[in-house]
Amino acid sequence: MEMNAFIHFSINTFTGKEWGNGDESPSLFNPTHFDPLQWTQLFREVGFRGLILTAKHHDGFCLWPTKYSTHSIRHSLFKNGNGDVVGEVANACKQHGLKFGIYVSPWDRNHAAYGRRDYIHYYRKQLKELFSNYAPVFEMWFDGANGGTGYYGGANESRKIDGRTYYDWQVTIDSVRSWQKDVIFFSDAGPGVRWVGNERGIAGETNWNLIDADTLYAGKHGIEKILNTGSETGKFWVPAETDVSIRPGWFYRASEDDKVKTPQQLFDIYLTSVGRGSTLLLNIPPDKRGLIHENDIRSLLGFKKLIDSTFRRNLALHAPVSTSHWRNNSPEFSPNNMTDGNKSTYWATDDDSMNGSFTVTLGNAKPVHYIVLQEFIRLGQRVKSFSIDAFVDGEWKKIFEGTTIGYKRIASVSPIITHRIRVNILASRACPLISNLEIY
Ligand code: FUL
Repeated sequence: MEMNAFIHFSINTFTGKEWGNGDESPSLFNPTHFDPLQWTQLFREVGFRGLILTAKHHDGFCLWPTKYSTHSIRHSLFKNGNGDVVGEVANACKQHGLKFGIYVSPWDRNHAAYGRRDYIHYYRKQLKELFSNYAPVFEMWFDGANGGTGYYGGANESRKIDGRTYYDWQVTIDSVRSWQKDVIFFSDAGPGVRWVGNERGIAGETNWNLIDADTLYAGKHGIEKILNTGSETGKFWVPAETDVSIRPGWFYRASEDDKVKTPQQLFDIYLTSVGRGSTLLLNIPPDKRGLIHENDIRSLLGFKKLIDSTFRRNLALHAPVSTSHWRNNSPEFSPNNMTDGNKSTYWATDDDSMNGSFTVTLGNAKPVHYIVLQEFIRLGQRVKSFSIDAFVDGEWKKIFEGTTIGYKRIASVSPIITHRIRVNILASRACPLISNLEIY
């Protein structure tokens, strides 16, 4: 999906806090011009494929009229208590062809039973409600944060839980899967997608989709590093998702209106997330009106313009490719499959060749700035290291060195004028399969 939009919108939008305590009055939630179609139309235009909404953040306020709590939109002034933000956003997504996902915080600073067994039942009933009323849900976001203190039904105390055992995740995940079998679970530890280990928009330069469960649960120390890179020999397929906010905070705050990331900053994040084989989950928090703020719109449209102008003309499209290794010399595995504009065809070497290089010849010498490579990911992630050379002044000059490729790798090189580019696959876990090569 490459790019999804993240929406942090809740009671915090109206209090200016990042983490509500759980004792906020529901009456605070009252957007004056709530229009999720404004969001989804914009997201569609910018190129996002899905949207994930904070149906419930840590403060416990529910953006849908849940049967199981009074701490919800039903008790707000918004539409006299008859509103349903989750429902309206799910519909807006349908209307603009975006997939819809939900964030439902396990940590709940409002609920009296948080920390006890009863709360887990409450949490599961909420999930059932959400999955019954707003399906299909493509992704489910389990946030790992648990700061301890909270309102907790008036107790106002600190409650510690053991994150590994308290939530009894396997049971929850199994029931969610029984309602919707293809839902993707996000958490620090997967099992669907994993946290990338930072909130700055930077996936590892080495980024394996693979990881081991025991390294995922290794404990806090050092976990960010392994989440960031994955592991070459991991046994589970848990790709990294790169979540980052367009503003310093996750929730809207007028004081950050002048701190919205610029188009260039967003483009750099695109290169370090999508360009490193990860999915970008970009947070764009609606304001108190319930609209995406003008400054965010401007940045997003600028970002889209940068993507379009950078990747407008693929110099390698239909260009001939020669190679050192070609499986059976069969057209099915031809090097030209990499430049045919079709991601489902690919170049392959023989089973016992873990390396090989290929050279693309452009019509005439042109300035080259970006080289895009994609593995035929359905058959796994294979490439461990590669380099790129350009032919200049009668000789080959190395212009890039990289490790993993994965679903997509965008190599940004200092612009160079050349008519031939050579990619050397130096090491691979199995014979390399490359489905796409683009040059800009
Ligand atoms: C964190 C949360 O504590 C933040 O409030 C935010 O929701 C972010 C995406 O995840 O763990």
